[in-house]
Amino acid sequence: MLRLEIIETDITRLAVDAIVNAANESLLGGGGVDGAIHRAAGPELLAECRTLHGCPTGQARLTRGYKLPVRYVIHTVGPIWHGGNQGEPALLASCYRESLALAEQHGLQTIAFPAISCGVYGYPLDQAARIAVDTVAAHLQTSRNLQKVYLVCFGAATLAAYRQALSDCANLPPPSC
Ligand code: AR6
Repeated sequence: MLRLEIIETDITRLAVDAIVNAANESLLGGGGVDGAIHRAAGPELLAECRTLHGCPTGQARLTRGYKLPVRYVIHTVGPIWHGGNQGEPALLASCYRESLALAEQHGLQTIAFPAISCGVYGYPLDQAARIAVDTVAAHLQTSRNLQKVYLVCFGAATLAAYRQALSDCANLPPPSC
């Protein structure tokens, strides 16, 4: 079974154990997927986020899902792209790893990620897609709980970048991806 799946959809419609939010360090909402998640979850999500007092770039925090069809939202803060020499790749990989670690701690079986940092934060799509696919695939090699990790694309360009990254990654030995 392919435990890593690339799909094109609105992440707020997915009924999984947790969706990941591409947030900012305040955790108090914003545009893009962050705005969509807060709109769909309702004001209780913002109220819980206020109790967290922010989150540094590269880390992740967990809240309940409220009106979303998920148990949890995992909020992570991707790096802003400054050209690639300011630790962006390590920080982006850390977002995926920290989110997956929270999922494991809570015994989750299904999780969906948006393309963290690929919107307002300006991370080049092909490089971000490779980091997303490689980091998730590496995690799945040792994970026993997680049955499915969705990498959610919003638009044709993102989908193409992820498909390319997955086909490159398919060279790794199973069951990595
Ligand atoms: N479902 C799935 N993916 C989506 C959705 C959706 N409903 N909406 C947008 N995307 P962005 P970032 C995609 O800008 O670059 C916010 O203001 C989008 O097409 O949401 O990490 C935060 O508060 C893109 O591929 O996040 C931060 O301030 C991807 O999600 C800042 O933006 C990420 O785009 C974070 O910027």
